[in-house]
Amino acid sequence: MSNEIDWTTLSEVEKIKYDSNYLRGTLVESLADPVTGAIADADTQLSKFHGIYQQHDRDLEKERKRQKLEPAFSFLIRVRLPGGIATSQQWLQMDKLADERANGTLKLTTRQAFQLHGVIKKKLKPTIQGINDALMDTIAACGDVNRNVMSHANPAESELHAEVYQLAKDISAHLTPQTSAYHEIWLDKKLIANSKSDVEPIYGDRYLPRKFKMAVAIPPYNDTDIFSQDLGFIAIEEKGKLIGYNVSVGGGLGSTFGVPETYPRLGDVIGFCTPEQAVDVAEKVVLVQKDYGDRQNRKHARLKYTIDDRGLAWFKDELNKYLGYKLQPAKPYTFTRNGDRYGWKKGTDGKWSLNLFVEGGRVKNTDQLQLKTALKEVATEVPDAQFILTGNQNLIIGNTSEKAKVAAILKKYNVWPVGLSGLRQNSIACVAMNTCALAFAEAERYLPDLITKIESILEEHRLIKEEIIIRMTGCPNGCGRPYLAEIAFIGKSPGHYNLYLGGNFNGTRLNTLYKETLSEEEILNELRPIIADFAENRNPKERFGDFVIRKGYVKEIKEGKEFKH
Ligand code: SRM
Ligand code: SF4
Repeated sequence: MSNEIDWTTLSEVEKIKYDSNYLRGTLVESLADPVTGAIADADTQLSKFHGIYQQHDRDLEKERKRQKLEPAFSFLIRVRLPGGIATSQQWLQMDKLADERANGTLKLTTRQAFQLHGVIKKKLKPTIQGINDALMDTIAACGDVNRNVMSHANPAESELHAEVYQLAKDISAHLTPQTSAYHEIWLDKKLIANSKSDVEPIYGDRYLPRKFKMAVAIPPYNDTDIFSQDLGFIAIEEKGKLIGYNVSVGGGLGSTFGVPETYPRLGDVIGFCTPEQAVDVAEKVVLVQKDYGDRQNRKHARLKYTIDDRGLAWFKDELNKYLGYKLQPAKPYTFTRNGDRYGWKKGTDGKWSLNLFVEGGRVKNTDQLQLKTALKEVATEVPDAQFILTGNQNLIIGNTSEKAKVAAILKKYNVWPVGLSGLRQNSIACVAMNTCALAFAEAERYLPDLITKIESILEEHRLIKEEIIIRMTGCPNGCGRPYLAEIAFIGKSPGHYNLYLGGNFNGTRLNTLYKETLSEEEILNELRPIIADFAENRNPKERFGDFVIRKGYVKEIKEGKEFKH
C-alpha cells in the first residue's frame, strides 16, 4: 500500500481497486464460500471488471425478508462483443448457457452486448468458461475501464463499414485490461502474479475514475447514439472512401434525482483525426480522463464533468499535449436518424442481412412468440449467418447467402414479417425489475403494454406508422438512453414516471421534463391532446420531438447543465 495517497479524500472504490492486486481481491475465496449466495462487499466492485454484477431477485425481496432469509442472490454476466458481432456457433452457445446456467433468456443490451441473468454463484465459473470456450469473453464488459466499443451495426454494408468495425475492434483490443487475474480466476490459468507484478500500461493500478464508453458511427445514421458516449468517432467519407473521423467528447447520460450537479450531457465535436491516428486518440482521451477525472465523488467522475469543470478549451489543449500533435478542424457531416433500419438489405458482397425488432432486447419464448426457438433454429440451420446485436437492443441476422431459408424459419414462428407501429419499432426499455438493484419502477416488463395503449391514441389520429422515438428506464441512470428520446419515461416510484418530451429523431438534442410522477392514466391523459394537436397542426414531415418544441410544450435544452428532473 502506498503512503503517498491520502485515501481519506478518495472514494471507497479507489482503495478497493488499488488493494485488489490488479482485480483479484478475494474473489477466489468469495466464490468458494458455501455459507452465502453472495460474494464479499469489496469483491462486488471488482467482479464488475470481470463482467459480473451481483444482484438479487427483487420480486422475492419482501417474502425472503419475512422468512428471515438472505436475498435470493444471483449474478448478471455481460459478454463483451465489440461492434456486437457473434457467429451462429456463438449464438448457439449463448442460447445453451441461458438455458443451462441462467434464467432461460438472453438479453441484448443497448451497447451491443449479451447479458445472462440469474446465474447463481456456483454456476459463475462454468458459465464464464462456456463463454470463453466459444471465443468470447466478459472482461471489461463493466467496471472503471473502457467498455464494449459500439459500432455501426453491419460491416458488410460497404467497405467503409468494414473499416469502421475494424476500428471498434482495434480500440477494444488496445484498451482491454492486461491483468492476468481474469484468466487465473475464471479459466484456471496458472497464477502469474501474487504481488503487484502485473502491469496495466494504460490504466495503472487504480484504473479509471469511472466507466468509460466509446462508439463509432457512420453518418447519416446515428445508430450508436454517438453524442451519449464519453468518446465518439464519426466516420467521414469522401467518394465512398474513409478519410478519417470527427472526434466527439464528453457525452454521458447518468444522473440522480435530487442531485442537480448530475445531469445528462451530449458530446462536443472537437476536431478530426485520420484513420491511423484514431486508436492513439482513444488512448490519449482515456489518459487525460485517468489523470484529471474526479476520484473523490463517483457521481461526478465521468469525463463530461471533467470537461464542464475545466472547460472544453482546456480539454482540447491537454489532449493535444498528450497526443503531441493537434487534431485537425472537424469536417462537415449530417445525421438524419438514429435507431435501426428494419428489413432485408443486400451487402456489397451480395449476401443478405435482416434487421429484426427484439422487444426490450429480450430473447425468450412466450405463449405468444417463440423467438428464442426461432433464432436457435436459424443458427442451427444457417451456420453461415452472423448474429449482429444492434445498439438499440435489436438483432441483425447478417450476411447469409441463405435468405430464403432464414425467411422461411422466421415466418414459421411469426417472427418476421410483422406489422409494427412506428412507435414500437423505435422503442427501448432498460432491464429495471426484477434484476436491477437501482430500479424505482418497471421498464422492460411494462413499456410494451403502455405502448399498446398509446398506439390506440395514434390509431385514432392515423399516426400508427409515424416513427417516434420512445424510451423508458426504471431510474435516471439512463441505460436505455431516454434523454435522447422524443417521448421518454423515467421511473420515479412503482407505477409512476416522469415524462420528458422533445428529443429529436437523429439523437442530437436532449429532451426536457414535461410532467412529474405520473400514473399510467395520467400519462395517457397528458399524451392524448398533444398527439391530437400533432396530427392536426404539424408542419409537413415535422417530427414529433420538433413539434412539441415549436408548439411550446417544452423548451429546448441547449446544454446538459440546463437539464432538470
Ligand atoms: Fe447501465 C448501471 C443495465 C447501458 C448508465 N446498468 C447499470 C446496472 C449494472 C445496475 C447496477 O449498477 O447495479 C444495470 C443492470 C441491470 C440488469 O439487471 O441488467 C444496467 N445498462 C444496463 C443495460 C443492460 C440496459 C439495457 O437494458 O440494455 C445496458 C448494458 C450496456 C452494455 O452492454 O454495456 C446499459 N447504462 C447503459 C447506458 C447506455 C449506453 O451506454 O449506451 C447508460 C447511459 C450512458 C452513460 O453511461 O452515461 C448507462 N448504468 C448507467 C449508470 C449511470 C452512470 C453514470 O454516469 O451515472 C449506472 C449506475 C452507475 O454506474 O452507478 C448503470
Ligand atoms: Fe437499472 Fe436504472 Fe439502468 Fe434501468 S436505467 S437498468 S433501472 S440502473
